[in-house]
Amino acid sequence: MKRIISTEAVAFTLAALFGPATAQEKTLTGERPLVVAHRGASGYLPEHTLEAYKLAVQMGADFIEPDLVSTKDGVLIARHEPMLSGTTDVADRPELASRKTTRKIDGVDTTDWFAGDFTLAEIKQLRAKQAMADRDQSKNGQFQIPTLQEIIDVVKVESSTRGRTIGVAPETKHPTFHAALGLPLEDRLVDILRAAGWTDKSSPVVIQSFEVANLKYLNTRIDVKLAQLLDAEDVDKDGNIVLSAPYAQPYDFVVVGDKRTYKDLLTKEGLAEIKTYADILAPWKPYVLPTKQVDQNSDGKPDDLNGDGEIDGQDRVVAAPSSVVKDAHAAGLQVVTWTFRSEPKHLASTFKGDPAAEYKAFYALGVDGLFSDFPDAAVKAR
Ligand SMILES: [Ca+2]
Ligand SMILES: [Ca+2]
Ligand SMILES: [Ca+2]
Repeated sequence: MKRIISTEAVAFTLAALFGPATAQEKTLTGERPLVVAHRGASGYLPEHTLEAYKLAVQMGADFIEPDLVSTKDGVLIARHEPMLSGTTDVADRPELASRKTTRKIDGVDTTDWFAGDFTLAEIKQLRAKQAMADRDQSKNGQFQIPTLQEIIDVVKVESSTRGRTIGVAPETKHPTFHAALGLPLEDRLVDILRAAGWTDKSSPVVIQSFEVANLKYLNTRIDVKLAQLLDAEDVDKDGNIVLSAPYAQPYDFVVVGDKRTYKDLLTKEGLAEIKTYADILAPWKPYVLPTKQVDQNSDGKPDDLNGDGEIDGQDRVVAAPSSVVKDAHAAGLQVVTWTFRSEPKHLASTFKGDPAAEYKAFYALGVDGLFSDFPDAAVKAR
């Protein structure tokens, strides 16, 4: 009984989303949307390794994404966080046990090994590991942590070998944290990009940040494209964005007492301000196309759409698209959204376990690009 009703609900939503009334919206430039390989082809290989970036390029990604943190000696390396234990074997090395420490990162006490406490030579002794427990662990311990320079060198070789331009989308991670450590990321990044000859809007570069002040500063230092990331804590049962610290505001806003949240940046005034320093709006994907729970059997509880006895993201259906893409385009901003993952547990019920259906839903809304852990799937669905 439950299942029959649920299936109808899904069919109804699919019709609403993909029916003839739903037009294919255009990207801002009218060109096809870009596929950014999130942390490399991180669905397949340990993230932020040259091997994962190369695989992404081989899979047809337009851009690869290195997240940037600094070493103690000021070298920009690719890690999703300054904390090293989640993606390297640092915790397995007894000689480094004493280097574990507690630091405050964006207001949150965090105990780990921090990249800023290690020289590049020390970082190079570490080996990468798969960050997610349910992904292939067989390549753990094999690959090094790359520097931004090494990544750019690989991208240039790949671009020339393949006869197509591959872009790099570096993200400045926790800019306020790095500045407080005396290891600010921005000028180092600008110097490396200048040396690469990448200095203007036509360069195959997009710099991203969850903070605002450092993007405004970068805008005065270099003319490459900039992307304002927008975060949130969660989505509620009805598909509304939930904001709470440390995901509610850019951390530089917190520091200076600016009360605006990420949601406030989506107002007409907020978007107009972003347009003064950035080219791209990069919201978490529920800002663009939210999902919600359903209660078709009216028992006051969310329906277990896949009947597995648990209520999670797989029991949600897509809700009405927001006006974010339209609003951003009206403000002259491109929209690049994140993160797309192929595993069934990451897919709303509406998509019936098919990642292509999710990509198509977002492409239909006119997004200018998206970040995927599985760039091959994103390219194929385009
Ligand atoms: Ca990132
Ligand atoms: Ca119910
Ligand atoms: Ca379920």
